[in-house]
Amino acid sequence: MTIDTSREELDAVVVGAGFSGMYMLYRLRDVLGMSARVFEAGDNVGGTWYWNRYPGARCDSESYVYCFSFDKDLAQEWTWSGKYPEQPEILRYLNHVSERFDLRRDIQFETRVTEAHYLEDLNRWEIKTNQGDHVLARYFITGIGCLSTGQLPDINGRDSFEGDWYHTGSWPHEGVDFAGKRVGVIGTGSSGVQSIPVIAEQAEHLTVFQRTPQYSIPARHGTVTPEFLDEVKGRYEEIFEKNRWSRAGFHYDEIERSALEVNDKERREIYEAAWEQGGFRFVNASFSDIGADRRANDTASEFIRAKIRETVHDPETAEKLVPRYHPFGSRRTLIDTNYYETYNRDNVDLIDIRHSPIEEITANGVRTQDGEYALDIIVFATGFDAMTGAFNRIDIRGRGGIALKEKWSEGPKMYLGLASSGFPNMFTITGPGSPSVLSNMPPTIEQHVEWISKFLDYMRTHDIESAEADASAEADWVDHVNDIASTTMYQLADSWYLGANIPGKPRVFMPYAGGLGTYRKKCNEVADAGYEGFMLTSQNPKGLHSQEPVLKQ
Ligand code: NA7
Repeated sequence: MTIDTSREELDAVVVGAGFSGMYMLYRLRDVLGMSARVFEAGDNVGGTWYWNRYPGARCDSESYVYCFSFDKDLAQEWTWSGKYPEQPEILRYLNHVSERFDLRRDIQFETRVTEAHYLEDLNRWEIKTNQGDHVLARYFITGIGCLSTGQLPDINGRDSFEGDWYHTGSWPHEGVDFAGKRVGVIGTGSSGVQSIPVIAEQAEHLTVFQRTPQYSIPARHGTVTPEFLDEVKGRYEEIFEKNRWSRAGFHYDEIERSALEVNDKERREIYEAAWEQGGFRFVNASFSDIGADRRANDTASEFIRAKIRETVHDPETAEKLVPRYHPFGSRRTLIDTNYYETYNRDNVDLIDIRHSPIEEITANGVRTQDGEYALDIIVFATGFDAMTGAFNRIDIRGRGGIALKEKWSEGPKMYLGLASSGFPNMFTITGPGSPSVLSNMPPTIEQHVEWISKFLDYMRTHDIESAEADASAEADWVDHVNDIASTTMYQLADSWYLGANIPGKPRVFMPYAGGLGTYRKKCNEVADAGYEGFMLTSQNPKGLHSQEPVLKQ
């Protein structure tokens, strides 16, 4: 075997310097002692939190659980200021992490990976970038995020607009000055619901274009007290361990109570108290069958509808905001601060584009069936090509030159959301088929990174040169992911979980809805069984299974 020496050789190439890529680099380099480089398109670390700088951008997980747990000192020394971490604070945290572990020296910024081809004869990945890099790596690992490829709708006349326009997922670093401007926001998902109240306070006039009314729960955002943080820091071991085995990646005490076992008055009181707690606690503090039983779910949906009617003064606007096309929780639950209240402002209008669709974007603004709205700025809060979009931007080719995009033409096919058959020694962090977007990301990412690291160590100590997901294990996992999804509310709505927001995208439920704890258990069982479901090829078959892995999980 000869290797072209003009190409640099590394043990591993990682794509993306968000939570995933940063932690993967730390494990590869500082724990496994491998040579590794991260390629990152942005000019700094942060991933999602580097790009999504729109006004009001904030995480929906509470700050004390939205962080790494792998290093005790890191957890103890960092102090959050907000109940929910805001985008600038998360970015500061990730910058702190990169400095603390000296990560930047192995991250190459402003560099996009364009190609990753598996070279069968060498058993290496050949990686090329838009900066002319040409690297051979034993392992190719993606940390490219689930919501990192923005979707800009193909609306007639989009390029003719003479004002400024922005997508929430690619916001200018210098910010946008809305003062004195007529602003239009298209989209009312998480990004729209977070940015609309803030933009409304700054702009002269705001027009919101809504296609699907949504359920949104008040965050009850605020600061965190030093007492709360001290208490949490004193119990971090226990809190993190519970998070790791929880369904959602954070642990709230669950109340085992059906919405159908109480009378109307009691139910209303319980919902009111849970509404006051806000955020995802609304679900945990109310009833355990909202996500599982349609009749129970109807009571929650109806409670939120009543809240919208109560909050929004103009009855016509309130009715436009009331969700009626899908049950609560069948799409990503939205969490807001003053969202519905914003429609009581004199400078805000809501346009229902479900019944009067946008016909075109003109030089002056947006024209719907009913009329033209003059605008200086358009904000596209129109979401992402979720879960698979970021993979499709890279020309990834496996055994026999097959393109990943082609293999996934009818929907993503992965074993455990971690590997895809035909693509040896490629691993994906929060890939399709893993809990990812249905969970609090940091503990989910840590599970993936630690599992992959342990596998790489196992391969090294057992002289295994190549690990590839077995096609039948992969097919079984894809079926399992679909079976679980079919028992949930998620099937009852068009959503980006199903690819329904991208014209022509196959309708397949992509994340694993069984919960992080169950998923972790399954991944551990696979590892304990000698990486069941993977085909392991050794240069030294006699060495197989002869040594214990040196890493402990
Ligand atoms: P989402 O949740 O996908 O929301 C996108 C919004 O944009 C949603 O209201 C869409 O309406 C609307 N949209 C998308 N395309 C169009 C077109 N062509 N015309 C009009 N309106 C459109 O993205 P977000 O960025 O808000 O949130 C993504 C995730 O980031 C979020 O769930 C968190 O996990 C973080 P629709 O509802 O499809 O009718």
